[in-house]
Amino acid sequence: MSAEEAAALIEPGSIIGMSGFTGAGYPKAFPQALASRIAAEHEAGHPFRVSIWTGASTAPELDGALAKVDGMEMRLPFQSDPICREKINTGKMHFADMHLSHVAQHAWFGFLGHLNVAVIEVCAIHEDGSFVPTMAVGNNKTWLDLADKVILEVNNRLPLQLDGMHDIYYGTAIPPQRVPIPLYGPHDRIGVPHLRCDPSKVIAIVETDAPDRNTGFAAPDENSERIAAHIIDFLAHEVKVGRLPKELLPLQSGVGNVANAVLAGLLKGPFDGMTGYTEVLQDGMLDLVRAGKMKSASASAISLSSEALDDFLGNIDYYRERIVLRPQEISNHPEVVRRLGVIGMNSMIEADIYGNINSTHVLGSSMMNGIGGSGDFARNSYLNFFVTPSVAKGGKISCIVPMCSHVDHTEHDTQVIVTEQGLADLRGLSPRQRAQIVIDRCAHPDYRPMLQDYFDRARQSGGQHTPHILGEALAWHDRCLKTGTMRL
Ligand code: 0RQ
Repeated sequence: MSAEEAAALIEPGSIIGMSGFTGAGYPKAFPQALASRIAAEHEAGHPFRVSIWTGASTAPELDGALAKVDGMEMRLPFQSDPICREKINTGKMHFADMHLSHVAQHAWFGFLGHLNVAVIEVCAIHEDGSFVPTMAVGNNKTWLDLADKVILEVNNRLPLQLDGMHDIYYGTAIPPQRVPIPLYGPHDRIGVPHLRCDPSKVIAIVETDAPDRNTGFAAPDENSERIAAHIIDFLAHEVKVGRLPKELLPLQSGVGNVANAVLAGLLKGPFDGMTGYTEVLQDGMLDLVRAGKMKSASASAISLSSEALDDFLGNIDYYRERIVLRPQEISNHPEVVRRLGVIGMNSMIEADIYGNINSTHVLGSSMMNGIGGSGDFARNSYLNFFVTPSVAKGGKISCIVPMCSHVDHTEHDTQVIVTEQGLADLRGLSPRQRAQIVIDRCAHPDYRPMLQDYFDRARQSGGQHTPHILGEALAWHDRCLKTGTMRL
């Protein structure tokens, strides 16, 4: 049926689980049709909102369209859409920011409410009723299992050779029935290639041939290249002292330009035979796979620029042998991440001198995108890096602060902080030792004396395990709100 006919089947107040992870594999026609219907209902004076659960971020056709018409009551677990962000930060919709590995299990536990409808993009429907997923697996398996009704959006743009790239593990259970996840190597296949659901639940099948978001990447700037160089030197050092094997351990890389620059650096770096165990595979990791530097990569989604997508589709048989796409509860599973000894690399908004990390909030209160998978990897990785340029907004904001205005990852999880200024290895250090090395190595020279002054004065009074001057600890953020800069 048409997307409009499918949208007409949705009741106000529904909870809808949609496919989609980091701009890949989201339904395109249905959410826009639903947004039009909601706009028309609002016009007629009828209240109409739905709650939307996904894998991670989607695109303007889903988050943007539904946010624009004030159609979302609750959104979870991650978004990166400017309109959606604006609605969240002006209090017009709710957003539950969740660890990506938690989402499926919390839905199964019944913690999130009852899922009414699943809307899932698929590449093909087999005669036996199973589906070939598209560029992302995300929480699709869980939505298909839990929802009362299912709408499938078949995307005819994608080649059928995607069939065989996915590994859908149906062995998860809820406590006390849980058993270990039998995944021992990053490229292991432990499930089946297809999704399935009870056919009697399917209420609509919609067709589209629209592309994924396919956001491009900026060529790495100087800061990103410096951050990448610090990380690569450090990894080489860890290999030299015997703490990492020469092919490293499976790499996880967050989203964005800095993450992409680190992977671009690895392309020229000394490591061969690498593997990836990440949540989203972007251009930089595809380059490593193409060049043969990375022998396999596991992810929950493939999110590429248009140029990289052309390469991927043109050489899909090569990539299908080397790339496996999994549900996000497996790509981000704490048990698996810890067993494999993943090296996690994620960007942040700010770090404080003691190593607490804010990945999500600008000046304490405004949501950027969400925690995503950064916590799944930070807590459980063998080694983790948090990276950021030392300043934001043309130097008006220091990304190294006395105290984070919001904490996503605590000092207990953080191992290595990297800015273009340098790298602070915090492993095994006390808070006071950490503070000095973060100030010396990571802070921008314009802010380094201010941080040193704060730390020195904090060491004059009060508790000396994690010295703070409480009345001043957030003064930098407060000043920025009032004057537009953290500078004095
Ligand atoms: O805003 O473009 O308006 O100037 O934040 O910053 O430097 O372009 O970096 O695109 O890599 O994003 C943490 C947001 C970094 C992202 C974050 C402003 C800055 C700019 C973006 P403008 P950059 P990136 C994998 C793992 C959490 C989730 C995660 C993120 C904008 O990486 O969402 O790790 N991470 N997931 O100006 C005020 C500061 C700021 C600041 C930067 N201190 N104060 N604004 N900005 N620092 C993915 C998934 O889980 C799916």
